[in-house]
Amino acid sequence: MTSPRHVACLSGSLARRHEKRYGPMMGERPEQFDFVMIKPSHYDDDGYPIVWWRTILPSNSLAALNGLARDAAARQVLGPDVRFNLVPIDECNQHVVPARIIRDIRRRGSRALIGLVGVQSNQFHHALDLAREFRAAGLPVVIGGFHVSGCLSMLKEIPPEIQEALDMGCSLFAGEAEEGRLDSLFVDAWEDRLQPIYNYLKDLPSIAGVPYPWMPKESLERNSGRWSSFDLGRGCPFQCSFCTIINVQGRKSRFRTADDLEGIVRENLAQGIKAFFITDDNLARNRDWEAFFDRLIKLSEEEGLKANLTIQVDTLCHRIPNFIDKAKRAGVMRAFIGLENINPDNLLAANKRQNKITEYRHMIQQWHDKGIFTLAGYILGFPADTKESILRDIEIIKRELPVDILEFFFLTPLPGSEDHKRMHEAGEWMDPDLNKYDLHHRVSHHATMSDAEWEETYKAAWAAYFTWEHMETVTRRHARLEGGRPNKALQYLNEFRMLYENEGVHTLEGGIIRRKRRRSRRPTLKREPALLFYPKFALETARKLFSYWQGFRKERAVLRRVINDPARYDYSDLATRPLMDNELAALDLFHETAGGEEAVAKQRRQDALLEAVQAAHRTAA
Ligand code: B12
Ligand code: SF4
Repeated sequence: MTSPRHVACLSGSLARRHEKRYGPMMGERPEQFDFVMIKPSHYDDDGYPIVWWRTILPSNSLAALNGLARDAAARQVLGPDVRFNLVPIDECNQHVVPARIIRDIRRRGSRALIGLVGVQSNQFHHALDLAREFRAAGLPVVIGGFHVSGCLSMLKEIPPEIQEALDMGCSLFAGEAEEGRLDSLFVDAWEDRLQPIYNYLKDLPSIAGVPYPWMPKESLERNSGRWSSFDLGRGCPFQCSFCTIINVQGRKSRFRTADDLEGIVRENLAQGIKAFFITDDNLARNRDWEAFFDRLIKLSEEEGLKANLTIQVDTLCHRIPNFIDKAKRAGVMRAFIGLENINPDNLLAANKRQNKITEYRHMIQQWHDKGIFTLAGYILGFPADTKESILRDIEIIKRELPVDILEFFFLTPLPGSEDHKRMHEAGEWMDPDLNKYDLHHRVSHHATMSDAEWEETYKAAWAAYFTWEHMETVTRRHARLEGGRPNKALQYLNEFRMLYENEGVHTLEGGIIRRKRRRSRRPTLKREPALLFYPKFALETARKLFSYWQGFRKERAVLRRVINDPARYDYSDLATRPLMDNELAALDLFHETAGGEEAVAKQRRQDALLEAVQAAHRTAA
């Protein structure tokens, strides 16, 4: 697909250490087009962009755009004499200093396009701050991603921050860039006739057989697990009211093909990358999941090409015959599950009708018994929630569900969601600082909890789940399994705990060793004097390192205790015990939760109906 003669994909910034690679190209061809793709981070509470020495997960939005740009470059969409330089930068693992990028572009004499990629609502203000500097230097800037797409899809008028981008002379890209749309954008940029808005929201492209997400190894090495990522499908048939995805990527699902998947895996394995995050919001609703798993099984069993996969699924995935079995054989090691809540009344309020709490236990036990780690998202702040009910529910989950990690989120009216649209139209208060829309900050009021109480509850939830006692229990649940990986279970739990406690950011935004640049502070805050900033930062880093050291020591001690326990394989508890006939009657999950009794009654009615139909069939036969 890629012709190395016409495309150079430079991971990393245009900073000094890349100059060597840039230099010779200048001499070769006078016509150069730099496409600098920046996936921006956002500001922490102190006003510094969240940047790490190593991230934990890669950015798939960046990989998706880079894959498309690589293909456009190989097809020479700007003519045979134009050489492309592709520069994908994930700000989460690299400082972005516009002045340096501008200087490099000028020195090289290239024509350039700055793409701000996959910009989420929480990243929009920071993206504007970056764009301002590029625009002041006269460089064209295009902003794409969920904030632009979500707002243009759901709101009747252009919100002020998006208007600000337009006023600054930035172009906006709403919708997806496949099917030649990026080519057209390149041509417009090259010919200096960029439009203010490119809106493809009503025309969702097919993604079968199109260029797939791809990142060079040097970029992937900046995330700690050297993971790569890709999506196999877009769109979701469900209608959760807090979701933005259905309003941007649509409710009709679109899929890549098994051949695409094989291409992605082979190309990455060839560059030594074996771990993949499949970013589909719900792989279980991907019509072709079986063809994908079969292809991966074939590659693994016939050619020894083994992939290590992380996927996202819904709570009914175990109902699909063979789904979990084949997931295991295909190489799935971790599954993110959209559990969201264990109170049926809350799920109903969010229109999450597909989540049945009567299925949760059965589903998680099946993943667990295969040794696959489960990470479940749990949303705090539904209308029926109180501090007491949330803390009670967390204890029920700890006792009755063998889930490994619970990740907590504030219920957030994300721009692009039905919730946001409704609140916006009703004039309800939502925090005007988009930087906080990271699900780790409260940005609206709760129906019954005060602001302070809701915030306290969020902190208390993390503390209640990630106790050493519970982390040891989860580790024991894995240690009892033949071939179980208790070390990994404890490592993941402890990492989540330590990131939450030390870094002040959501764990999904976490990384290894925080970096800060004094001059990159949010322009609305005063720049700190060097004499204050550096000692403070050094002290903060030392404090964190000490806390990590303590955490790792404790982790080793707990692991040793669990592994050396002579009764290791006899361990059992309520969460891991096989399903029993009296389960619906016995568990607090069904009786203490809001709406739980009704869910059980409904399940019983359905079981009775099924039994009656089966009995009738038997009699007729
Ligand atoms: C994978 C993923 C992650 C991964 C990786 C990040 C990433 N963006 O790749 C991780 C786990 C790290 C993550 C974390 C978070 N995420 Co996230 N994530 C996703 C997910 C599931 C897939 C992203 C993806 O790859 N999509 C597929 C690509 C192809 O689509 P795309 O990004 O829209 O890009 C296309 C177009 O938009 C366009 N485009 C985009 N940018 C540009 C730029 C230019 C110049 C052009 C021409 C075109 C263009 O072209 C692309 C190709 O067609 C999305 C949901 C979704 N279905 O997209 C949520 C989503 C993007 N995440 C979201 C959120 C809120 C977060 C977190 C804040 C949550 C949290 N507290 O952890 C953090 C923030 C961390 C961070 N630094 O980004 C929200 C954003 C909503 C919003 N209004 O802002 C989403 C939409 C999910 C949701 N809950 O609604 N996330
Ligand atoms: S299941 Fe997930 S992707 Fe689908 S509508 Fe609900 S939140 Fe959105």
